[in-house]
Amino acid sequence: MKEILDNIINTDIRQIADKVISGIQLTPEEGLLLYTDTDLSLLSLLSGIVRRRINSNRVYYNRNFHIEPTNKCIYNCRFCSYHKTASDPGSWEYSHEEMLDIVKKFDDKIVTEVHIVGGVHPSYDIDYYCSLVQKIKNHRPSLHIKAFSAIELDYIFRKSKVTVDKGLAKLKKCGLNSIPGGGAEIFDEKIRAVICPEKTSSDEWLSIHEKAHKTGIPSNATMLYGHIENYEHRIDHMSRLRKLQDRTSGFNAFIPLKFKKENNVMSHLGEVSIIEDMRNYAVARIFLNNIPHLKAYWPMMGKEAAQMSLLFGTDDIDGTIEDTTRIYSMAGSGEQNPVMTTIEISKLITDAGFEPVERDSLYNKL
Ligand code: V47
Ligand code: SF4
Repeated sequence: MKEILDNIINTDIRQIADKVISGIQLTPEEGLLLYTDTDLSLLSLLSGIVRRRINSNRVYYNRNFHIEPTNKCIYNCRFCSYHKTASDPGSWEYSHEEMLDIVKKFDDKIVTEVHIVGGVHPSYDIDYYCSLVQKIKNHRPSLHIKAFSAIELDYIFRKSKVTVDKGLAKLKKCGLNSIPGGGAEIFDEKIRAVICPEKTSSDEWLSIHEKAHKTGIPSNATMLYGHIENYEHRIDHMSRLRKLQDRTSGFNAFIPLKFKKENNVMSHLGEVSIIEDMRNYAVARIFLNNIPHLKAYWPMMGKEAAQMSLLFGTDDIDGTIEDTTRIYSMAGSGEQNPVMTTIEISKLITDAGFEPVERDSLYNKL
């Protein structure tokens, strides 16, 4: 290792590499240098060191499916290819019974988690969501319910005139187990004002997750990258998450989401390269070293890019999915009908030189 360090000509980068090897957290300025001045092979090496320290050689996956209750949404995020107005023929809105039927389809299958996320429907409130969660729990008590982004939660709490603390406690009592990472986008207020001006603010997103952690509800965090943001914005985003995680330790996984360009008004921006994706994963693994898991969400990335990302710090490739999500196929992902068997997932992981580990939603080995 010393030889490798000695061969780094740029002294700033050599110091950064030294800190990473010694397990010292980087400053935002150093994080930025990882993006701008560090070559990809060194990023792969350093992110591998961090991933091994936290997760050894393990790559996690689970058996999960999604429910997307509705794509009707009061907001109009400019990058979103999924939302529709209520009158649009492409819009949908499932009843509780229809969503329960989706759960029942998996009655004779091993699945451990349902991920529920959708648009912000104007008439949904906390009772609507609580009753949905209760019905699913009554039907299959062992199923972990990871549901509702902070954006949906913010709206239903305000609509139902309950505080965030009370609302979260109520949902937990009804059976909510954890919160997915959606809606974080990019925390920088100026970027947010352009790409999703109507949406819940960054401070509110962070506050809902902090309160959830304090209520005993763990969560994930995402970052939408590859649009009009720059590297400073990405480092700022991860810094805000890192600070919150230092206070609560409630985040399980960080999930970078690459902007996909089809069918939205930001299409003209195009998409960043796979090199940029790998750089971003590696920097995330190195800089955001207090969130234990880094997820390569394969329905968005594609299977091959997700596999490649294992060499850039990721340790989780989400799950079997069972062809139950449309968010990314509508945005132009190559995975139009996302489903992978556990055999396929294990092969993908072992072929990259790692150990596949089936997990539950809290990363316990099954
Ligand atoms: O917040 C929407 C993103 C998110 C596009 O917690 C887009 O395990 C790229 O949060 N290009 C929702 N991204 C999905 C989400 C998620 C996904 C996987 C796992 C988990 C988890 C959470 O999807 C939104 C937004 O950032 N998104 N449109 C698009 N065109
Ligand atoms: Fe609505 Fe979510 Fe799409 Fe924004 S990203 S328009 S909140 S469905």
